[in-house]
Amino acid sequence: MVRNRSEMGRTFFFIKPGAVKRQLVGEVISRIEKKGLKIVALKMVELTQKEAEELYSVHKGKKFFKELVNYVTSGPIVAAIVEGRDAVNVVRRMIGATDPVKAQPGTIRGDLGLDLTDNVIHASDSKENYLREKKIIFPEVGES
Ligand code: 3AN
Repeated sequence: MVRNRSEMGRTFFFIKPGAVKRQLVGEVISRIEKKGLKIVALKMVELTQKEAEELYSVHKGKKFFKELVNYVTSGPIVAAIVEGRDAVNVVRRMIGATDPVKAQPGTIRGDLGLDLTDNVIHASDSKENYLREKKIIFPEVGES
């Protein structure tokens, strides 16, 4: 039961090309749905170089930036917006630490990944980044 409407929130995530190739789309989305988050928007797309650079703009200048952009444009991704109580924090906790080697078992990266670049999933880490990131893939979805 939702007691307080103001606790509701939305977040953005995408399943990375490696996980799409490994046919983990159903597994990842199933975990997020089973947690109780509702899918508001869902699409499979191939990111352009420009979109990828925009998504990861905070990492511009870092030595792994080029590899990251090349990787994330190497095949289709599956992107979604989901809604539920404290969605940003809930999904971040579900995906686990950035490096799958360090991610706790039980988390998506902890259970399904091993590589640092090919780490299964990206999810927004703040409301501000949610709004910035979702606009790149879902410009048609309103802000809420
Ligand atoms: P998260 O995806 O957990 O928010 P960020 O935002 O620090 O982590 O990193 C974005 C992406 O950049 C990661 N998902 C990972 O693929 C890649 N990345 C982060 N740190 C490194 C690193 N030291 N070497 C290579 N790739 C990295």
